Amino acid sequence: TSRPSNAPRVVEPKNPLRTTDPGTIEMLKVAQENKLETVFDRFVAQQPQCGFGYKGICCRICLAGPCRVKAEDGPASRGICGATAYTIVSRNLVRMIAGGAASHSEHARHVLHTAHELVEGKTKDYEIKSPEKLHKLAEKLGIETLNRDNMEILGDVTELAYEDFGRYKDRPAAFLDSFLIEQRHNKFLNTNIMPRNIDGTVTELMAQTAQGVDADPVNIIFGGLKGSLADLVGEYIGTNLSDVLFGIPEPIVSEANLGVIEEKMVNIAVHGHNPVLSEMVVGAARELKAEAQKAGAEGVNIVGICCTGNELLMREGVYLATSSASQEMAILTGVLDAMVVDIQCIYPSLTQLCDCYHTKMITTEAIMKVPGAQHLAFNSETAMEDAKKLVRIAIEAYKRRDPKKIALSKTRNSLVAGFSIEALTDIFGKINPERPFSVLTDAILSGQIKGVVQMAGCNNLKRQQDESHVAILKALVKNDVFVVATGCSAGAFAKMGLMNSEAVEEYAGEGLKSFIRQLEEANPQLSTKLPLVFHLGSCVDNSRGMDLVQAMAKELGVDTPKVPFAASAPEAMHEKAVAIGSYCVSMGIPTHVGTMPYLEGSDLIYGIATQIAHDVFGGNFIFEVDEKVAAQKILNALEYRTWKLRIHK
Ligand code: XCC
Repeated sequence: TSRPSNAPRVVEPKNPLRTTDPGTIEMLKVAQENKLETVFDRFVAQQPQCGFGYKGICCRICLAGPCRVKAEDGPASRGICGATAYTIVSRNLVRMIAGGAASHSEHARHVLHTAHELVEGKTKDYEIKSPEKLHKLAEKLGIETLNRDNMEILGDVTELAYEDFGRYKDRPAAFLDSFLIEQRHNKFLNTNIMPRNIDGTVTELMAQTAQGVDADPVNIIFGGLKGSLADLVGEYIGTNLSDVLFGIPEPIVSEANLGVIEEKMVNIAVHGHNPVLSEMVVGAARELKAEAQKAGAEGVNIVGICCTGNELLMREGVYLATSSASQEMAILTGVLDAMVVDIQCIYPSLTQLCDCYHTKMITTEAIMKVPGAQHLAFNSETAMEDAKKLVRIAIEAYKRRDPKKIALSKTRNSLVAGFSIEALTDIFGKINPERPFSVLTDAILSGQIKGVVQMAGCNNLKRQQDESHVAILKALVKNDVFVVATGCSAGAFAKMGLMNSEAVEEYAGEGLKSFIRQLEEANPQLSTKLPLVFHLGSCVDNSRGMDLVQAMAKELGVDTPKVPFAASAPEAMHEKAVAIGSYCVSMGIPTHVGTMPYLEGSDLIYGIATQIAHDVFGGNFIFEVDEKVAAQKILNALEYRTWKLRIHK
C-alpha cells in the first residue's frame, strides 16, 4: 500500500460513513444534512496520525522531551537520556495498563463504597438483592457464613475488598487469588506478577516507568502484567459486588439500536460504566411515570449506552441504544431528553451536540465533569432523591423539544442477554447437574463445537465501526465456535440483530446449531430461546469470562493454556482494553487484537507480546488487522488446543 512506513494502520472504510451500523448510518445522514460535527469527522481530520506516537517511540515522560526515536544509527536512535526504543515502547505500553487498571478499579471502588455504606446503614436506597451471591462470594473468599447475618457477612466482604485496594502485607489480592485455579496461582507467584493490591500496583507501575528508573523491557513488561492482574482484581470486585447489590443476571429479552429511543416517551440515556447511579434512575423512572404523563408523554424510557447500558440490559432488560463510537447519534434523534453520564468512554463532544438540541447533559461523578454540562453530584446517601432529580430534569426538557429537529431511527433489533456464569451453570447443569461445564468441554472433544471465544472491546474508528466485530463473529459461529461477548463488542451484536435466536438459524454452523438447540431442549423453563452469541456483560464482566475458561480447565483437568478458549478485541480502543488483553494473555489465552497497540516501534516488545508471552504464560497476542485472517488465526489456535487435548485423553 502507499502507507508511509511510520503511519498508523488505518483500515480504509468500504463506505464513506465509516460505520456498518444501520442505526448510525441513518443518524449520520441527519448530521450531514444539518452540518453537525461528529466523531466520524474528527477522526478524518486527525489523519495522518503521528507515526512516532503510533509506534510507541515518542517519549513524553520527562520535560527534556518529547524525544522521538529515529530508525537511523547514532544518537538519534535513543532518547536524550539514552532510553532505547524497547525501553520507551514498553514504558508507554505499561502506563496504558496502569491507566486501565486505575479505571476499572475506580469503577469497582464506587460499587464497594456503596456496599460499605449499606453495611454502615448510611444509605436506605440500596439492598442486598442477591443473598445467594453474597454467600457464594463469601465462601469463595474464606469468610464464615454459618449463622451469620447477611449484613455482617457483607461487612467482612467489603473489608477484604478494601484491603485488596491497599494491602501492604505480602499476600495475594483476595479478589483475584480466590478465583484462580491452582496452576494459575502458582504461575503468577512464580513469575512474580501476582498483585497484592490494586492501588500499590498502579503506583508502583508509574514509579517503575518514571524517567531514570526501569530500562529493562522484560522487567517493565512483567510489571505491566502484574498491573493487568490488578485490573482483574478490580473487575472481580466490580462484577461480584454489583451482582450482590443489583442481582445476578439471568436470561432476559430486550431490544437494541437507536430505534429504541421513542418519540412518545421521555427518553433518558444512561451512559458510562457504573450501575450504582443508573440502577436508581431505572427505579426513579418507574416511580415518576405519572409526572411524565402529566407532561404529555406516555412514560419514561431509560436507554443505555456503552457499558452502563450493558449493566442495565443484563439485569433489568433496559434497551441498549448504542455503543461507544455512535454515542453522539442518540442526541441526533431529536427526542433524547437527557444524557446522564457517569465515568469512562464519554465523549466531551456530547455537550456540543446537546447545545444544538433541547437535550440536557448531566454529569454525576466528582471525577467526571464536562464544560457545558450540568453537574448533579450523585450521593449514595440520597441516591433515589438524586435519581428523581435527574428524571425531573428530563421531563422538563421533554417539554422543550423542537418538532422540526426530530429524526427518529427505524432500527431496533430483539436480543437475549443476561448470561452470568451462574446463568450458564444453570443452563449447562440441566444436562449434567454434577459437572455442568462438561457439557461444553464434551461438545468440544466430540467435535460438535470447536471451542469458546470471548469477544470483547470497544469501537475504534481506525476500522469501520462494528464491521470487524460482526465479520469475526460470523466466521467463528459458522465454524461452530461458542461465542460469549462483553462491552461494545456485545453492543455491536445486539445492535445488528445477531444476539437472538433467529441469528442462530441464519449464521450458526450445524454443530453449534445442534449444541444450542440441545441446551434449549434441556431448559424448557427458559422463557426465551437462546441467542447466537451469549452476552456476559460490561467491560468489568470480562471477569466472568475468566471464570468460564477456568471452569473449563477444571473440568478438563488441565491448566488454562490447554483449554480451547480464545479472546478477540477487533476494535480495542481504551486503555482498559490494553489491560484486559494483557491479563487474558497472562491467563493463558490466545488474544486477538484488531487495532494495533503502540508497540511496533520495537521488534523486541512485539516479539514478547506475540511469542515470549506464550512460552511463559501459555497465552499470546495475535495482532491482525485483517478480519478474515484474524478469524482464521483464532480458529487455528482453538483447533491446535483441541488436537492436543484429544491426543492426551
Ligand atoms: Fe468503552 Fe465499556 Fe471499550 Fe466500550 S468496550 S469503548 S472501554 S464502553 Ni469495554
